[in-house]
Amino acid sequence: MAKGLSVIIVGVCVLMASHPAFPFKENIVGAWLFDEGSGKAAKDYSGNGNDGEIKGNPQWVDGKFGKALRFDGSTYVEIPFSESLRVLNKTDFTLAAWFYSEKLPPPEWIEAVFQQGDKNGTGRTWLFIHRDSGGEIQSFLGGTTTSSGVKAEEEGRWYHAAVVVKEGGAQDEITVYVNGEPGKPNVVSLEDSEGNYFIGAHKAIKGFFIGVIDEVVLIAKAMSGDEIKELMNKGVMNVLAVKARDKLPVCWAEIKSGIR
Ligand SMILES: [Ca+2]
Repeated sequence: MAKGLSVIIVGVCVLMASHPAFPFKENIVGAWLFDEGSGKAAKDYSGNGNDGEIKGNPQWVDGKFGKALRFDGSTYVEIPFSESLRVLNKTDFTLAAWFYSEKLPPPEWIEAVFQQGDKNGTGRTWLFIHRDSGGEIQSFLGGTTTSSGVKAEEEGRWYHAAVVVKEGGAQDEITVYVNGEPGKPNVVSLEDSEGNYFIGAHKAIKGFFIGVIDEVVLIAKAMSGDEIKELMNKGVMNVLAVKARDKLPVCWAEIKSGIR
């Protein structure tokens, strides 16, 4: 590699590492961006080390940003619960993801995008497409359905959804945004859970999502519509600069291999 090119790469790396900090950078809980492109691990790019294990036969495809995982009806990601992932009944939070469904209608009543296991009962399907209500994008937290008011009607079309919770003690406010626009807020009473997180399947290993999921991120803040739009349009990496810590070593490795 020419020396000049190395200098350019150094410049790009430093630029990425010094990206202006998003206000919520310090509040990031987990980020599963599926940019690895191979293997059985879904790396957590938040720096919290909550890597997921990919079950089944993942297909790595081009995503909304970088690579993404294609779920085929038997593939899902399981992320072991840890204290760093605890948000229910503790703090405001936002769970966001890009996804598109490839199969309408699927054989089951829901397509789960993000779910949490529960040792005690029900009510932990954080984000899903509800086929029994015509394909509406919904959340089922606190034992109650919260509607986005938007149906994922177009097969193979990307949708961005964000579940925003304002923790209020006994009564919590939850709103489901689709493509940055809010549905009707709902008041729920969230329960604690220490169950594992699932991407692409229901906790009972049913309700498989069939299609592509990308950019799953959990942030311990109730984001506004404008902030969600920035997140969906620019991508987690660019907005949160979450990889700054990891990016420099990667860049240095690239430079060193280039020089060699
Ligand atoms: Ca990605």
